[in-house]
Formats: sequence, C-alpha cells, structure tokens
Amino acid sequence: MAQDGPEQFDVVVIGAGFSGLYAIHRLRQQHSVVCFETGDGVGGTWYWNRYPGARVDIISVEYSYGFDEALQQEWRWPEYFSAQPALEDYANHVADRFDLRKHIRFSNPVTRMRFDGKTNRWHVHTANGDHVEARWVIAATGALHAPNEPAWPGRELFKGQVLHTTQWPREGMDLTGKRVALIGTGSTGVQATPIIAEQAAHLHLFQRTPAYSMPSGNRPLDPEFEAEWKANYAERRQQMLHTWGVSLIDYPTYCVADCTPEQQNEILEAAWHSKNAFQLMVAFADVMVNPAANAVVAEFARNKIRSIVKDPKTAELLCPTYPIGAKRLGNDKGYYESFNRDNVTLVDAKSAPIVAFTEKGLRTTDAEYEFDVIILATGFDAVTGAMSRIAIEGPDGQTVTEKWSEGPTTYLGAMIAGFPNLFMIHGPLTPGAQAQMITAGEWQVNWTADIIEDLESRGVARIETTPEAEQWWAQQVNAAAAMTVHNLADSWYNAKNIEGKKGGFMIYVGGFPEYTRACTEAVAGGYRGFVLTPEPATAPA
Ligand code: N01
Repeated sequence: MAQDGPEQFDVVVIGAGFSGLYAIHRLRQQHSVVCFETGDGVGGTWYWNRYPGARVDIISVEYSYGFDEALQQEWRWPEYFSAQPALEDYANHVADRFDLRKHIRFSNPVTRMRFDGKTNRWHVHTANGDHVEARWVIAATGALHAPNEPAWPGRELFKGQVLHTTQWPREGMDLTGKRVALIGTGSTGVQATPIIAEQAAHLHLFQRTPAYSMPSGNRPLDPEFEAEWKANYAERRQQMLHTWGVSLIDYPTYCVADCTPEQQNEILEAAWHSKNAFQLMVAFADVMVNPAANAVVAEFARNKIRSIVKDPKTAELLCPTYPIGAKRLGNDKGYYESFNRDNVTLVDAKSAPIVAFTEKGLRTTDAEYEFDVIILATGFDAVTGAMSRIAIEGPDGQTVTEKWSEGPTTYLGAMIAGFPNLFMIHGPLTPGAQAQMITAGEWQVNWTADIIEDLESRGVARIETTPEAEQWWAQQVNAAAAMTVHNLADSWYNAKNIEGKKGGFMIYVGGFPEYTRACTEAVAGGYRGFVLTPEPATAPA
C-alpha cells in the first residue's frame, strides 16, 4: 500500500523461528520491533518440517526456552524427544503467552534490504510491499531453511506429485497404496523411511551416501524425570552452556585406546542403548578427533546394521565408509529394520545416479522407475542459503551474495564486514546445529541485544566488523574443524552437499564455551574486531 515514507522501527527481526521469537521478546522491551516471516505461522524449522517422523533428537526438557521460569515450569512435554506437532504447539504457545504475534507480519518474506550509510539505517523491503527503516536488523533466518531441490530435467512432465520434505501439507498426506520414491538418507530421510514404509504400497529409497543412525529411544516423558528437571532448571540451563554442545549428555574422558576390546564393546553397547541420539559420537573422548578411534566406533555401528538387516547385500550397501559423526548422526525409529520389509527397496543412487524426472517417475543412469509420489529429502542450501536469497546491499553497494561467492565470511558468526548493524543468530561460522539450538540461540540473542543496548546508551549509531576480524575468526573455525573428522565426509557442514557450492567448513566446532568466550571477550575488550561510529552531530530529517 502506498504511503508517505518508510515505516520507522528500531529493530527488524527476520524470521519467527525459535531464535526470532525470542529476539522479538527480548528487544521489544526497550525498542520498537517488527518481524517478517515467510510462513503463515511461527516455529521456523518446526513450522516447515512436518514430514512424517519429524522429531527432535535432543531431549525436550533441554531443547526449549529458559528465559522465563514460569514457562519452563508450566510447559509439559509429552515425550522425551518431541515430534514436530508438539514443537509447533510450543512455539505457538510462546507467541501467544508473550503476545509476540502483534510484532510479526506473516507470509511476508524480506526480499531486499539496503544500508544507507548517511543515516546509518537499514531500508528493508518485503514481498508484500512493506518498506521499513530501522537502525538494527537481526537475521534469525535459520541454518536449514532454503531447500535443496536437485535440478533434474523433466519435473513438469511427471504426472504424480513431487515435494520436498519442507513442503509437506499441513493436513498431512495419505500415502496408502501409493508407489513412493524417497530421495535422500540424511536425518530427514532416516526419520521418514519407517513411517512411509508402513503406509506406502511400495517405497524405493534412493541412497547416494549411506547414513549412520542410532535408535531414538523416544518414549513418554517420565513424570519423575520431568519433576527432577523442573526442580533444577535454572542450574541446568547454566550447566548446559558450559558443555561442548549445550546439552547435558555424558562426555567420558577416557579414549578408545584406554580400553580393552571387551571394554570398548561394552561401552559401545551401552551407548547404542543409551536412548541418547549422540552417545556413539561421544562414547570415548577421541571419537571425533582421532580417525583410528573413530574407526572402532564406526565398525561397531556397521556391525549393528549387518545384524539388523537380513539381506547381506542390502546391509553392505547401507554401511557407511566415512567416519561416524562426520555427517550428522541420524536418529530413527526402525530405519534399518525397514529394509527387512517386502515393500521397501534400497536403490544405489551413487553408482547409478538419478538423471531425470519422467512422465511416470524417475530415470537413473541404468533404469526407469514408476511412482505416484516423489519425496525429496535432499536437504538444504544450508547455513548461507536463507541470507543469500535476500538481496542484502551494504553501504558500498556490495551484496552479501557477492561477498560470499567463495564461501561465507563472518566475525564470530554474528556480523559480516561491509554490512553494519546487521546481526545474525546461528549465522555461518557459529556452532549452529552442533549445539542445542534453542538455548544457544537465546544466548546469542542476549549477547546481541546487550550490544545494541550498550551502543545506544553510548550514542553509537553504527557497528561493523572488519575483514581482518573475519580472517581471524576464519582461522579459529578452520583450526577447530581441522582437529576433527568432519572434513573426511561431504556434508552441508562443509558446503559439499550441493554441487558447485563454494565455502569451507561453515560451523564452529570448538565447542560452545569457547565460542561464547570469544564473543564475550570481544565485547569486554573494547569491541575488539568491531568499528564503532558515533551518532552524527545533526540527526537526519
Ligand atoms: O539433509 P542432508 P536432511 N541425488 O543434507 C541426498 C537437521 N535435521 O534434511 O549425502 C541423490 O543431511 C544426500 O546425499 P549425500 C540435521 O542437522 C535434524 O536429511 O549428499 N541424493 C543426503 O542423503 C541434519 O543434518 C533432525 O550424498 C541426493 C540427503 O539427500 C539437517 O537437518 C531431523 C541428491 C540430504 O541429507 C539436514 O538433514 C532432520 C541427489 N542429487 C533434519 N542431493 C533431527 O533433529 C542430495 N541428496 C533428528
């Protein structure tokens, strides 16, 4: 709608996922805030990912907000590892309880934004034609938001239905009696497989790279466990922040070589049955940093696959050869068992890649397949994808997409040199999904809000980081990654999940305590790595 000039706000928040919601709540206490959200509801990841089997792999008493004691005392999680509907309910409850919706403009994605170097304010434009001017922008756009949909030709020819797992209809989808193709064996494909297998007439799972996965161990939440957590919540939240992954799982200090083969096996069996999705990765202190130690754990996991899957050929095809944990460890309820069903076929899409959609289904280099439904569990243009899809222009005319053409550069994952007053939550080169994201996101929002409030109290109009600070942070990120086995596999962590995508390792894996120490010390050290510019003498008209 036409209006005289841009609407004025102090802060624009992009995205009403869990971090965005908390950013609204925290910032609106002292600021005028508007949030733009692509979806028509809150919840971000848990709004978009409603595919069958979507469920968190961290216990919900941890994977939840800690900023409000009454909220965490009153909210009741039905299960240890909540399914998507429960997480979306929670996001809706928080939005209502804290009256956040009035700040959110739904179905209204930000399309472009430009920083005016004279006024030190962002001009933010949206799909619905909104034009907002604000001093600060907080991009809570999500690390796993932009879907990766392979560009095989012929999609328009296919007479059935094709959908990415983020496009699952809200009302669900009845796959009964359908011939279904599921493409992708990341965490999403692994969760969806057993449930789709139960419904479909036949499921063909196209696997390019096999997945390691642990049994989920999900179950109804034990009231005693819940009461015990609630009695200690404040303390637990603090303890989490001092763990590597912001989660109170067991981190043993012994290494693989400290144990006899019998002890190793006992420890790994306990980890497998631990009901904790990541316990294999931390079963010994050196699983993620010592390839030889990792190989012991990986072989244990492969033997589990061989013991579950009856057909030896299928079992071998399902056995990964890269280090366990190098790609995200899956978390499932009967994934490997699905391959013992008569209506499930594993297709090796590595040796015979998919090349095209056809009128009736899919063509690989060696066969044609007929389907009613094709489901793309093909992941995301992760970490950078959501930001790169917005035309973000800095004061010198450069866009974020141009700046990141060889891979993302940031300082502390929070700011990009050349883009003042723009903060990211869970941005590239933060711990991202290697940390429990709700609590980690809250921490980052608080750090950001503290900076904004401090700068305002000191009359600072503009904060930006420098290429030197970005280089320093890149060194920290690369050094941390080099100590781990992560780069021994292609994944969305290192931008190698999408052909042609450039960028190195995009996650900080030095642990959350080291990350927060770097952030806190930068500010305490007089905004080290940042440049501050005071308010101009005369305010713009
Ligand atoms: O995506 P992915 P995701 N032809 O990138 C395959 C979080 N998450 O949506 O490995 C054939 O992991 C691709 O093959 P390859 C979690 O952080 C959490 O599953 O690249 N196949 C791979 O198998 C996770 O890491 C939870 O060779 C193609 C799959 O598609 C992240 O989200 C649940 C292909 C993509 O796997 C992303 O998981 C779900 C092609 N052209 C997700 N292109 C939980 O909390 C891609 N693939 C439990």
